[in-house]
Amino acid sequence: QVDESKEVESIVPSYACQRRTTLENHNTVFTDALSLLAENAELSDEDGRGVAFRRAAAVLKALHSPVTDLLQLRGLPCLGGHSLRVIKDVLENGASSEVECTKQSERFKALKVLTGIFGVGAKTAERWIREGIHSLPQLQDSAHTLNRAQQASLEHYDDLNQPVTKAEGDAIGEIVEKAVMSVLPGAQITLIGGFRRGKLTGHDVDFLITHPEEGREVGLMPKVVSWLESKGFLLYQKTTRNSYLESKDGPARPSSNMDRFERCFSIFKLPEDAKEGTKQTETLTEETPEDTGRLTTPSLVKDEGSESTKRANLKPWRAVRVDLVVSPISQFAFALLGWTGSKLFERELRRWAGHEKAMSLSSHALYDNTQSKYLRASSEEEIFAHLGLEYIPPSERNA
Ligand code: 8DG
Ligand code: MN
Ligand code: MN
Repeated sequence: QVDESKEVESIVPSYACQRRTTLENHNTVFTDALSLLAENAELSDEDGRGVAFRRAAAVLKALHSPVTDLLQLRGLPCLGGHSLRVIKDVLENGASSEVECTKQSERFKALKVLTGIFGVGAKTAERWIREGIHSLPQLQDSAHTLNRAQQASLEHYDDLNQPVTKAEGDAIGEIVEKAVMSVLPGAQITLIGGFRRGKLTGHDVDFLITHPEEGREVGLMPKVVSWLESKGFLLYQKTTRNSYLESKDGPARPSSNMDRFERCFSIFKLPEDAKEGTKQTETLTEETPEDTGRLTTPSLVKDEGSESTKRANLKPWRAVRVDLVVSPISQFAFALLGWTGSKLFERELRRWAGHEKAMSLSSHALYDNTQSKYLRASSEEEIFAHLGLEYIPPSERNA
C-alpha cells in the first residue's frame, strides 16, 4: 500500500508502528550517529533524550533513499533541533563532532565496557565509575562482590559480546526444541526477538514457548531447564515464575515494564559441532575477516595473542545468551507481538494504544478503557486490527 514515489517521504507517519521499517537502511551514517547518542543518553539515565534520538533515527531508517540535503527532511516527524544539528554536522563534515567526542570520552567507554556485563545496568556502572572503576581488571581487583549473573557473564565476557549469528540461533533452536519436546510433547516453540525480524546477528536468541491446550504450559520452564542442565547445555540460568495470575493490578497495567511470564534468562554452552549441523547454507567461518575484525571487545586476557594462538585457544563451544519465555495460548499473540520487537516498535505500539486509542497494550493483553473490557486476539493481525493499525509483518518492525 506504500507509495514508492518521492512525495511519500513528506507524509511519514509519526508513530513507528504506523510505518514499515525493513533492515535495508539507506541512512546508516545518520542513524549510527543518532543511535550512539541514544545509547549514551540511556546509559546516563536520560531516557527521555534516549527515546528522542531513537525516534529520530527510526524516521531516517524508514526513508527509501539516502538523505543528501537538510531540505529533504522538511515535514518529517520526530526530528528535533538536537537531532537535526547532528544530521547537519554529518552532512557538512562527514561526522558529528558530538558523536566523535562521546565515543572518545572515558566515561562512555567505561559505561560500555561495564554494561557489557549482563546484569550490570546503567546505574551500577555509574556507581562503579564514580569509584574509579573503568575497566574489567579494575572491577576484578575491586572489593565488589558480583551477583551470580554478573559473575557468569564476566567469565564469558568475550563470547557474550560477540554477535550471535543466525546459524548459532538455529542451532540453539534445535536444542531448545529437543528439550521442550522431551518434557512436553505438543508444545510449540517460536523464535522471537531480532531473529524473527530477519536480523542476521543479535546479542542473544529469544524463544517463546506455548501449548495449544490452555494450562498445559504451567510448570514447563523448570522441566525444560532441568533437561538442559542435565545435558550440560547451561552455563547459567535464572528462572522467574509467572507472576501474572497472582498479581492484583489489571494485566494490561503491569507495575513495571517487565512482563510477568514464566521466563528464563540463560547462558547456553553451544558446542561448535552443534552449529555445523544447521550451517549448510552459511558461509561464515571462524576465518572470515569480518569475524576476526569484530574481536575488538575489551578482553580480560591482557595478551591479545597472535592469530595462531587465538586459534589454538579456541574452545570447542561458545557461550550464548538465550531468553526463554512461556506463555499460555490465550496470551500467545500478545506475547509474540510484545517479544518480537524492535524495542522502539514496541514502545510506539504502547504509546499509540494509550494516546490514540485509549487502550492499554502489554505482552499479556489489550484493554479498551472506553469499553472497559479486554479485547481478545489469537493472532498479531487481530491485535493490529483492534488498534486500528495496518498490519506490519515482523520483517518490517525494524524501527
Ligand atoms: P538483539 O537481541 O537481536 O540484539 O535484539 P532484540 O532481539 O530485538 O532485543 P532483545 O533485548 O532480545 O528483546 C526482544 C524483545 O523482547 C524486545 O522487543 C523487548 C521484549 N521484552 C519484553 N519484556 C522484556 C524484558 O523484560 N526484558 C527484555 N530484555 N526484553 C523484553 O517484552
Ligand atoms: Mn534478542
Ligand atoms: Mn532477549
